[in-house]
Amino acid sequence: MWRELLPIGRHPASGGYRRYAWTGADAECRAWFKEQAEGRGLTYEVDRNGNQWAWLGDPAAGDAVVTGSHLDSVPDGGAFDGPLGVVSSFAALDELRARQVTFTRPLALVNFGDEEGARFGLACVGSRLTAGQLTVEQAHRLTDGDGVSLPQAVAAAGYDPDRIGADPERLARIGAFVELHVEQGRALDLSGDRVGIASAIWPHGRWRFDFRGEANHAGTTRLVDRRDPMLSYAETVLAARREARLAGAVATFGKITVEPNGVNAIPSLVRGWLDSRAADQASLDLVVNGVEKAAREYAAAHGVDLDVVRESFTPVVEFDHALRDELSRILGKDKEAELKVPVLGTGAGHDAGILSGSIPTAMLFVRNPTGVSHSPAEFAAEDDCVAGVLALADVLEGLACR
Ligand code: HGY
Ligand code: MN
Ligand code: MN
Repeated sequence: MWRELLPIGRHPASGGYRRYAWTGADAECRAWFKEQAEGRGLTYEVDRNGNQWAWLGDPAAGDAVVTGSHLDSVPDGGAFDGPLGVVSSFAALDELRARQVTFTRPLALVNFGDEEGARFGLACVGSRLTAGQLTVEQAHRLTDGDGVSLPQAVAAAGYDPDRIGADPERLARIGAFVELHVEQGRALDLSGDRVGIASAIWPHGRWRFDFRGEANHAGTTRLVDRRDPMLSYAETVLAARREARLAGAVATFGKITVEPNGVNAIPSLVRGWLDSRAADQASLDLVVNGVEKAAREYAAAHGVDLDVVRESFTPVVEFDHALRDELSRILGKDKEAELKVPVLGTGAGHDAGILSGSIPTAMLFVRNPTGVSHSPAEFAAEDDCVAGVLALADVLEGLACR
């Protein structure tokens, strides 16, 4: 399975993945999922929001156990963020069949669409729509960098954009969702464990900063006459770093567009996106308010106009305690107390976090020796991936089998 997925959407120069929602690479990933589902005799379906499902047992029976993740990527992402969870789901099912278990609950494997939000700017669109955390009207207003709207992109990919919307009937059939994911930090590497269980996700969001100045000639415009938005943007980047450090949080300007984007022109517009995350809401507010205040001062000093728009926000997620403890019990049952599976928090967002508002969710993390993620350098060793599959199989067996 891993070998089949590896070439899809891989950029030859960077070696990173560009699997953006509703593009050709995404379609190839989806075709792969469908083939895996049908090859195993599972009931395949695409829900109204384009998420793919593969069912073992009767979906209508209710109280299903669901596992899966996503197949899309950030720009030049790694191979593991998302796909490891989807591949592990199929591999765990194969393992359970080899164990000849008897299922007492329906089982479904899922590929959630557009988790990374690389194309339309909002993460977890598939799960947010399903959970009713993104309205149809909001979804219709999303556009990509080329001005293509989300409904247009959905239609171009051959799906019906008029079907998108909340899907409470589907969620009502699910008793538990478990997402396996590559760890995006080094906690497991430092503790010497292959697999961990998630405790919580930091609150996080994305804010767009539009600095508008005046385009002019880079050679003939005196410094004192300039209204250069790049200066206020640059100072704001430094402020973000400072505010995050003071609050024990993180803040990143990782995406920027410049108009007119000419070497010899003072920009008229610099648009930068702030991604900020913190352990608690108060710290996150402190960072974002501090960055915005500083940005307004810098903008005023340079005669630049500033608009700040919050494009997305996900509050703190505490994964379901009962399910988390159940995972700890299942995975730790043959272990001494000091060898129990570690429980760790994360600053990364996940579909499991979105769904946690509607159904009990849990996550498993697989060791990542460098902690690098959202980069082609992202890695997990094969032994650790196999340990992840076996842990997921144990969890599914514990939850859904006799
Ligand atoms: O950005 C995130 O945390 C997630 O990987 N979408
Ligand atoms: Mn990611
Ligand atoms: Mn992910």
